[in-house]
Amino acid sequence: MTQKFLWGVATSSYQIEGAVAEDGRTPSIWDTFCATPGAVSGGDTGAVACDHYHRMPQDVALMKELGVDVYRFSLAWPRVQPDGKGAGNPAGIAFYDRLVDELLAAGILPWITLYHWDLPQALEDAGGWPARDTAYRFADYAAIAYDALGDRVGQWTTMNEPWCAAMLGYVYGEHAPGRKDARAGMAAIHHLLLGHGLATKVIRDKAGHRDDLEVGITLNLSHKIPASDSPADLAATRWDDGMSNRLYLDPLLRGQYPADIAGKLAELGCPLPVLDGDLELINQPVDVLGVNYYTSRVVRAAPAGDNGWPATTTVDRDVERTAMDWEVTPEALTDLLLRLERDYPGPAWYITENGAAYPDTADESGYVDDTDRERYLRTHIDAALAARAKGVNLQGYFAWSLMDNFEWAYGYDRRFGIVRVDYDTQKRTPKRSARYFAERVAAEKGASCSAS
Ligand code: GBH
Repeated sequence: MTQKFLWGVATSSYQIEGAVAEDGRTPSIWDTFCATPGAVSGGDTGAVACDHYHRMPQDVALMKELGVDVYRFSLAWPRVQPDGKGAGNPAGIAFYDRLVDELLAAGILPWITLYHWDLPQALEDAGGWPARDTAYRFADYAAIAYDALGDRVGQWTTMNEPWCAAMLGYVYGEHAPGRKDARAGMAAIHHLLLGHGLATKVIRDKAGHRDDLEVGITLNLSHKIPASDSPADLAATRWDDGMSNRLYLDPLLRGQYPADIAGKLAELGCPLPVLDGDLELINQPVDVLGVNYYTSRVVRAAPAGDNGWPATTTVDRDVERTAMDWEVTPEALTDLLLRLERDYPGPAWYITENGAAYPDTADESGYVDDTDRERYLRTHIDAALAARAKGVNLQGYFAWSLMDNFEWAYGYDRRFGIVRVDYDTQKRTPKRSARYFAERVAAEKGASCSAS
């Protein structure tokens, strides 16, 4: 029997939509952060972005041309439920209604992510993710979203990359809301996971017994490789893997935080604020565990900093790097997936993001001959399918991203799209990598049909 495998493209609301003050949308933490001098490269903002809010039908038509099965996008919480509390906003929800209908009419499955980092500013003002109440607010928002779209949408992801939301947003201050407070950051991790559990329960309760329901979460996971087998490097790698991967995977899939990491965080004065019953909620069964994969890391021990936190350094490898300066390491994706299936068997795994920024140059027509991105996609798809051939229950792959978009703290300086966006004219032009992806998807689908 050939198992189902879905091919898709992914985006997120703040990165593409624009229209930040239309139809009742209120500011998110990213609108505020972008207005902070020095926070985002070039002073860029998501105010217009790809103007997807006004160009959605054309963007769905583009996806149809690519021949993808599924489109992963996120809802802007401040559009659906302005201020993060109270009733849903019909005018904002209407946009996603139209999007879902447009996708279904094009034969493309809608895959919704509820939270891809655009928290309503009003909720940040009330404490943000470090405040426990935000997890309950998130569950209410999930209920509104499911009530509005659940009749047509069966694929629901609660959170995108809680590591980024908590660490980049509250510990390092590189993303919205730009706070630098480790204690707040550790609380944010727990409350993001709690929000996932509460929302999952809400969605399952509302869905009843529908057999097309797939609920899950997406994590950014990175394969960690020790620089040597010295005890110090092994311990440093274990810490890095613990803070990046196990701190999320263990509570979600095993119902407990990793003891080494939770113990150390408590010792550092930054405990995970766990109350009775929280881990049962976080450990709701998940159908899908989404993996966003970009790179891997060789880890070496470093002397602990003044604050007592374990420290590590990266050993550079002699490999190609993307425009983000991330090392290109497709083989580590195979290793990561094999490790996930071995250590955390159960969920269907999906690559919910994979892709690369390169210094694209467009010709006069807007076409980009991105052989580098084509190679990145080819080698990573090969690596993912290699893991699948070795028994990993991998059920899909999404390219990041459908089109160039607002790359967070890098603004429009970094391009991840397989479709070029000219930000002066908003013209979309498929790059060489988009043609490659479309051909690969068609070929893989043809192969699996004839085999079944
Ligand atoms: C994703 O996050 C986001 O979901 C998406 O919105 C975004 O546009 C996309 O990636 C591209 O950035 O220091 O060399 O080890 C990705 C998050 C990727 C976080 C890689 C940390 C480590 C790089 N991350 N990363 S390295």
